[in-house]
Amino acid sequence: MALADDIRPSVRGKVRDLYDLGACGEEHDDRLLFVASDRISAFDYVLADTIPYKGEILTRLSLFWFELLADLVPNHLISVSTDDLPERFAPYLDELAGRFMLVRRAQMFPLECIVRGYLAGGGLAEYQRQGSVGAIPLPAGLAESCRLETPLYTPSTKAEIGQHDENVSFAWTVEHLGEADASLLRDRSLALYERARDHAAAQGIIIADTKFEFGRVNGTLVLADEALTPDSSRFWPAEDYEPGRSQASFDKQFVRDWLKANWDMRGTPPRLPAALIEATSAKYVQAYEMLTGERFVPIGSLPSR
Ligand code: PZK
Repeated sequence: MALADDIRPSVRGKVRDLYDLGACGEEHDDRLLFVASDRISAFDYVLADTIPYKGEILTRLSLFWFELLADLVPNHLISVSTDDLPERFAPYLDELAGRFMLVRRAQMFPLECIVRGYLAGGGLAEYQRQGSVGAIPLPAGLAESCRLETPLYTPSTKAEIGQHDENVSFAWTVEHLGEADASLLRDRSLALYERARDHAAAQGIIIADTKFEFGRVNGTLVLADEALTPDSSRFWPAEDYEPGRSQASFDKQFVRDWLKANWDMRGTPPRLPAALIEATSAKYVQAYEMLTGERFVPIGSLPSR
């Protein structure tokens, strides 16, 4: 989302943007404005179409998890109240409402803390190549998508723009962060995943894997970024789960299937049919409602705000 030419994000991700409130502000401001757009990516492309409510759903899912997990790791959230936004955002409250978080600026660890509870994605690829996941050897003959006996911590480092992230060993993280921080990130990541996995399982969703990002605020470890959203995790409907084959992605399966059937994967992705956009939006709403146990009522539709 581009607010305006005079308010530029300091980091523009594929689907979310980060504004440094101190960089341009009136006075010293140590907060960041984290904004989740309705943009969607598939096969590493950001599509031209947006998915209604996606940004708001991902934001509210992160809030849900932050609360559920706060006793394990505090997080960077300060506020989601428009009252707390700096004055210069006043013209943009309608486009921001429901999809932003004011967060504490953290000193980020240069690590994607990935936890895998099931054999899929990059973990499956490594297993098929060399029988290991994150360089941890696994028994032979494991089925695709099978539940792993113990969840595995498989960190990676953020690559240069346009490149894929690079897997690193736990030993590498010890070299670069020191034993204490490396172990802390691993242990907290596993604890967060296990709590979230158990909650989701009771609600009918399998969290196959997920990625956490951590930082420090005044010396304290905080969970940053978004957490346990469909964009940072692999969600599967438990109902359809069957090891031995790939699983349909909860949110993007319609989009991926349609693109595969209607595009040669070269050049610019085609525009999506309206019915596909609606069906995909409904999947995000369904994931939100299943995970939180709450009906999704968009902020934008509330009578007074
Ligand atoms: C931070 N990112 C990734 C997120 C993007 C890119 N609390 C924080 N303090 C300092 N830095 C970050 C955070 C957070 N979260 C996160 N990059 C820096 C990112 C959102 C949009 F474009």
